[in-house]
Amino acid sequence: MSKYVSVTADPAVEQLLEVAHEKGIETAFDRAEYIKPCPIGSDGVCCKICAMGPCRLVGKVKTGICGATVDTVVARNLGRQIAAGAAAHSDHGRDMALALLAVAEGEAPDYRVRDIGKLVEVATFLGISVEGRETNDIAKDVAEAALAQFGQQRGTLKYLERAPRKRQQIWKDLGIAPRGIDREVVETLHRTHIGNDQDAEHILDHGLRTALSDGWGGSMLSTDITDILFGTPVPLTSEVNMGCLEEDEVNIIVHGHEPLLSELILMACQDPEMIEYAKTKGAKGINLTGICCTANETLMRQGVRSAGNFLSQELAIATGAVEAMVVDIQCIMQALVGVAEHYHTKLITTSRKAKITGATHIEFDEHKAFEIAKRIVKEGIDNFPNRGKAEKVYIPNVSAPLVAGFSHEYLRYMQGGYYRGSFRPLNDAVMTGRIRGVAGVVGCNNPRTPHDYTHNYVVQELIKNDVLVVQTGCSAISVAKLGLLGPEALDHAGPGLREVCEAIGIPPVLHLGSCVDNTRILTVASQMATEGGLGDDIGDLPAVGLAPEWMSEKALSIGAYFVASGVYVIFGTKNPIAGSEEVQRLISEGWESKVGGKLEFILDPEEMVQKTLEHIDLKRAELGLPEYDPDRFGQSGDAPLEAFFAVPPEERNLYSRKAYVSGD
Ligand code: MSK
Repeated sequence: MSKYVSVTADPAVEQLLEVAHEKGIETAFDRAEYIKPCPIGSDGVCCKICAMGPCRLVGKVKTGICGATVDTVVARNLGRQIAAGAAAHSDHGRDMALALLAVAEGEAPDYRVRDIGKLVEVATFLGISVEGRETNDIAKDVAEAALAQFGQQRGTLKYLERAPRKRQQIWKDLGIAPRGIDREVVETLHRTHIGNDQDAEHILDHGLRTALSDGWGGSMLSTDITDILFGTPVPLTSEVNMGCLEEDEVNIIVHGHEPLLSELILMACQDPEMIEYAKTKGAKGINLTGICCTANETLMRQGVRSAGNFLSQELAIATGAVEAMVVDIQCIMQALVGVAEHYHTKLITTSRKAKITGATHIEFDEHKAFEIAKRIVKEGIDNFPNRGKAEKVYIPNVSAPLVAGFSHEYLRYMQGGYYRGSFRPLNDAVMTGRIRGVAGVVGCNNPRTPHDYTHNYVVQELIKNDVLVVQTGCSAISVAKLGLLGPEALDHAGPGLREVCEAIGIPPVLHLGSCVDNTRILTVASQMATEGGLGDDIGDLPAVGLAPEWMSEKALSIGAYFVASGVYVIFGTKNPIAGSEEVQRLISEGWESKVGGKLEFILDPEEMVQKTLEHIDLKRAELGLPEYDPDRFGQSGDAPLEAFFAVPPEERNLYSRKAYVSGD
């Protein structure tokens, strides 16, 4: 057995780690072995916000030089991490809004509004008139209204109105309704500067406000605008893992988060002229795949195949089959430069915000996007003849089919069609106990925990226990590799969940998109809460959020905005606030008493699942729903046809088919 089986659940990554090892190439897996985490920073008790320190608050040292306590230092560090995550997501959203503005003003001729329906819906929500107006005029107003949310100084963010009324009132009463996106991030940085906010609870409450400005602000508008520009996702099939790389084609991988360039790179890869050019270089064609959330963006809308998730990035280059890895923003390892040096692969940075020393920089500009995309693709094609000259090509024959593209709009549609779309069937299924509850499983990989294991374990256990799972980010790619993002996953689902999924026609694990698309989960939760029967707030739902293998500051912002929205959130891997029992209490019991949601760091996967199920059952009991009984439902698909036809035709539908058998 390979020695790498203990560090990854992904057989392709396992094989490529062997390849890398043979060539003496170091990866994040190796570095995680010999770089031991600093125990002081790890617990959040290192303060380095001024030049008197850094102060390490360990042992007998109970305060920093300025007198800052452990609780203050730990809370300040967490607050800053949340702010950094919120800034990253929201700045991505800002770029989407700027791109929409450029399109509307005719300055980005290679783009157009692809989803006019969504544009009209968003414009109407923002109070922008649409009657008799040109598409681009509406788009201009939408872009400007979105951009205004960033710099708004007073009032509250418009997108908060998408939350249930009760939730909005909680935010208002607590004074944590964000005023403007940038304002809350800046205020966190100000509050956590030396000698300012030194009350852990006060700092953490502003952390919630800052996170809300991301979830119900920058990220939410980013998802909206991306849908407007590139289309609202609908289910489609695709494939995931290293087997998506092609032996005889030019392989280009897009990696990062923004879809602006990658959508155009896809167009360039499909351009007959470029394909012909690739053939002149000896390739049969051009194969575009993705990594991380740029992959998720292009997968969700265009079905572009995904080569892997966060910890796959270095190993994709180790196949020796990648002509160009094109990166934009976020989650891009600097180590890619070093790995690429062993191969012919060109690492191409494209964002004006993200250069990497040693990489080729071809700056993206939406005003001449297609021209730049073609230039980048040409770089890849020109590099094809260099493949295999110095290195052996090894593409693991590992891939899995998947279904992606579940937007909240489509989930509504599939539960009633165009005119009667709703969340009624889903709510009813939860109320009867066919579906025990809902879990959002999201987030990154982290080499401090075996790659993909916890994602896969948690998701399998939850669906086995009749919990419907919604996913985003690298977590979705992880379970896709295992084959759980498709109908085959029904074989692993509990009987009640299976029954509902078969009736509606969905898999038990739904891929909702990239990191910023966690806001789709907020929207689904909001619509379930307002549909009726499951309380009247997100906090009432039998639902839990999990980030089993998180690593990025963005994950902390996501976790905090789900908590502020009333959700119990569980993070795995490591506890960055372990140094303060008081901060741990404040973000669990403390936040729960204020906003109904709480954040806990639970490192044991079994305990994660157990706590999730306990919480779901607790919420069911609070709602007065029947106790979950795994044996109550479950002869899905095999209900006697006589029983089915004994029911008047107008009352027959697949959803209620089981009822004819069980007598419910
Ligand atoms: S890419 S933030 S490693 S999910 Fe969105 Fe994956 Fe986490 Fe990056």
